[in-house]
Amino acid sequence: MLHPSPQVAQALAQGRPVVALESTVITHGLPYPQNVETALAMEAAVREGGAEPATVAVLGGRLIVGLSLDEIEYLGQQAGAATVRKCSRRDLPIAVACGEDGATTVAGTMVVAHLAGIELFATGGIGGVHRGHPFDVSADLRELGQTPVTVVSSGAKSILDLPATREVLETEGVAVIGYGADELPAFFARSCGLPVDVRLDTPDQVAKLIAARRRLGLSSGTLVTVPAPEEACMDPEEAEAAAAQAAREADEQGIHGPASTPWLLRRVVELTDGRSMVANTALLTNNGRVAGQIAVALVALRQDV
Ligand code: PSU
Ligand code: MN
Repeated sequence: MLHPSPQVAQALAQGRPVVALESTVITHGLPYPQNVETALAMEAAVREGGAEPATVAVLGGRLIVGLSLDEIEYLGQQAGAATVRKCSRRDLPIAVACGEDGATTVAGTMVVAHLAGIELFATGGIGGVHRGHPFDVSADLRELGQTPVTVVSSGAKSILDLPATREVLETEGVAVIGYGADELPAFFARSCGLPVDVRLDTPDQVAKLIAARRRLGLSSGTLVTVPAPEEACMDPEEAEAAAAQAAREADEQGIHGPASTPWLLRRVVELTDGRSMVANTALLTNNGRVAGQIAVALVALRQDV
């Protein structure tokens, strides 16, 4: 069922650092061809950080861990076509049993990464609690509470209810790290005014926290939040205005459930004339690099003990 690419299989067998990457951002998060360019830039950034990238997806019912260039191009071309199932935890057995193509969300990628023995995962933003819909809580949050994978992201987009998202992460027992930051980043904006649980400034410090979680026998994951690079950030007020308008319009049009996040992401790109996409691309590659560096530090730590 699990199909690691030869490069990923070899890296794992040799105990080298590997970083998982998601594919919903390719099919449901960004338009073609920017989605393919960004996915490849992210893989390059992980390599720059010193680790092997493993982009995860379901192709014809097979769980692929480490997509090839052709496979990334294929998925990229399906953006917006509704031919690829958005696969959270719930959807994985459906896509596998029915031989479908599926793009993995943060939750779906965590499940597959853990199965494959990969501890680090880089993405842009995690799902959360939807504004005005306190029962639409992304399965990403519960996955972080139950699967021991470290997710490196720039927090959650302000299309979500960030204080509620923060509360659910606490309930789920997820340590939220600010990487070089005291406050939770809000994706395009470098902060949203909410505190993180701990600020850590180096890959080695993060690796030590992951190791401590492991020694405690906790099955939860860890969330490392990295502010977007300063030069790529959006004006926080513009980002907030676009998020608020998109959330309002989604309600008016009755968009809900799994369709909600992809719809909101697309609408925010339109409302900001593509400026949100520039920020998105920059933070995705930056997070790939940081995750690669943490994966390297984690391997080094294991060799020390
Ligand atoms: N946030 C983003 N970009 C994304 C997503 C979230 O800024 O592409 C995607 C991720 O794959 C995430 C998913 O796991 O949306 C969350 O969807 P939902 O809210 O339906 O759980
Ligand atoms: Mn949802």
